[in-house]
Amino acid sequence: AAAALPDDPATATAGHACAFARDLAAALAERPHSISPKYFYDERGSQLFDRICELPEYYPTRTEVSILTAHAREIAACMGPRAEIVEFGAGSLRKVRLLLDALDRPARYLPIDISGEHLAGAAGVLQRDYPGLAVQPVVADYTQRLLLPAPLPGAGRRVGFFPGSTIGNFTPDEAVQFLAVAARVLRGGALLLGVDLVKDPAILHAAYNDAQGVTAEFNLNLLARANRELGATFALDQFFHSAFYNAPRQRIEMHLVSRCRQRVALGGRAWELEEGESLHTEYSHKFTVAGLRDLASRAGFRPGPVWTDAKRLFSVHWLQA
Ligand code: AVJ
Repeated sequence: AAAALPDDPATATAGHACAFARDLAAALAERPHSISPKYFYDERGSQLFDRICELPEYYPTRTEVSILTAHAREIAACMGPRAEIVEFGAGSLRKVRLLLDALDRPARYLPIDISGEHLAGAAGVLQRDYPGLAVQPVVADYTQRLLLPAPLPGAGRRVGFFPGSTIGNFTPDEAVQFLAVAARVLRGGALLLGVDLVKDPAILHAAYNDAQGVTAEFNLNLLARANRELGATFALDQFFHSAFYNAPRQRIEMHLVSRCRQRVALGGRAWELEEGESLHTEYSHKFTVAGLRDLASRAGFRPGPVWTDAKRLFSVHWLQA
């Protein structure tokens, strides 16, 4: 992999707005309509996601944190001394602290995120708390490219950290593709991967249809964001949040469904939506432990230890690159 410097945050953000305009127009031009969930995460979307993580129905975050807490020493032993952590999609940077606190003299931390502002703030706070650690945020879209700086002299293993089951956003093909690229840039090191497990659909349904409606607001924020940033004219009250478990495909699907036949203006064009027509916004795939290990093997990893909670809701995988 070639060396790369972090992108200029302002440029990256502006470039991202263009990509959003392009991808949303493309989504409205095709049927069924579908757009990447990465566009959920503007500042408002990141805040709403943080609230989702605190919801009583949304078990993944607290379960993963409990697994990382319970097995931090074992995980740290796998990582070894002077490890360098590369986090994909770094959000609030809370989970990595559980690793950093258990690690033997971690050398460097490279959080990669598309939201430059969010990342800079969170990285600053982390740097203050870990003065001996080199914190080097990378503003980039890790689904598009994975260029990492050269390892520091004297650094130990390079370990990717991809928590939260964000891997579930990819289609199975995309997941293998992403993992193959990750295996290449992490060669000689490993990937620590958080993966949500297949379970009773009632538990899954509740997690994506919370009583307070925060997930609905998170989903609808994609349209609100299009209105704010792109001057689109989505009538937010004319769409509803729909999330359901597709059992044969082992995934939650999220959609925004049009309540009526309506027109939306975007990018100098009018787009028609039929009553009941949907914009697909997210997949959240669920895995079996064996299924995930098989997927990782196909991408060039050697699956190692797996840690889960007592109810087997969630799993954390050590995958050798
Ligand atoms: C951050 C992608 C793992 O799929 O559970 C939460 C996002 N969507 N509620 C997930 C999400 C609706 C979350 N990931």
